[in-house]
Amino acid sequence: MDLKRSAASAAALGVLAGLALASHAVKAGGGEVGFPDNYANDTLYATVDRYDVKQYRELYATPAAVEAVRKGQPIPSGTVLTLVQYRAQLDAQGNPAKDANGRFVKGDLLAYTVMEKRTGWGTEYPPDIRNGEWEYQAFGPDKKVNEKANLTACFQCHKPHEGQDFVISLASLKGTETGAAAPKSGPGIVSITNFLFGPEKISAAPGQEITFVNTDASPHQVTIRGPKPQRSAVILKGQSTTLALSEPGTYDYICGLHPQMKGSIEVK
Ligand code: HEC
Ligand SMILES: [Cu+2]
Repeated sequence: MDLKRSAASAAALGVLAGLALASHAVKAGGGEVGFPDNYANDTLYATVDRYDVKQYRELYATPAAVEAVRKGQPIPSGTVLTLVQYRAQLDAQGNPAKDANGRFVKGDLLAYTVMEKRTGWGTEYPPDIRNGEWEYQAFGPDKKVNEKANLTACFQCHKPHEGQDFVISLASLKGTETGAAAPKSGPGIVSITNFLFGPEKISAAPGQEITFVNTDASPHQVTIRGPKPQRSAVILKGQSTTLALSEPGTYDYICGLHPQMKGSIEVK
């Protein structure tokens, strides 16, 4: 594989093309990340139904990464995470069809997105972009690099998850996703189901804890807008997050991953 060489010659070309580009046009480049030919032999650690884009996704990790995080160790150098995107099969109404377990049914293969971590990677990125030692790359269904992919967007969207080494699905990788036990309704509880907050409007006393429980296979998140914004962690299936608002008022919120999901909290 001569990815290294092509990256090097691309860099040389960049220099020849002139220094005009150089100073602040730091472009994210995934040239180091090759197609993970063996991904199907890695650990399938999660599947995700994405209602918003009508996709069924499979998430694979190299076994050493799974072993490390399950022991509470950091994600090791050499880790490759592969997210395979499939079109969800649709029913007659154009909605995703469901299997016996209520999960999406795999349709056509659409794309692969890959993140790879290696010691020493990432140093060329400015701090507002850098995702530790991770690099990102996108591949088409033909396993070739998708030249049109906006790799900077990968860094930007994963950046807020710095606290979990930029891996949004870390809880699934760790196997700490519970999938059960969580309360589904009651005072101060908002259930997230089928990409909806329920109840959509809730009231709470000042300082009262409000619990959001995700029952969807897709991750969600709670972002309160307005003068005092707050962002919860991303919650996966079976996980919950709590927040409390001390000042009376009406607070509108959305899901940071799916901004069409809306709800509001009245504190009185
Ligand atoms: C709009 C935000 C967003 C962008 C842009 C984005 N991702 Fe992600 N990524 C997510 C979310 C959310 C997940 C969790 C799984 C899911 O919902 O599919 C995820 C999961 C992943 C995973 C599985 C490991 C993990 O972090 O959970 C990989 C690999 C990945 N993304 C690669 C990429 C690559 C490569 C790009 C750029 C081509 C990219 N992502 C761009 C939001 C984003
Ligand atoms: Cu959401």
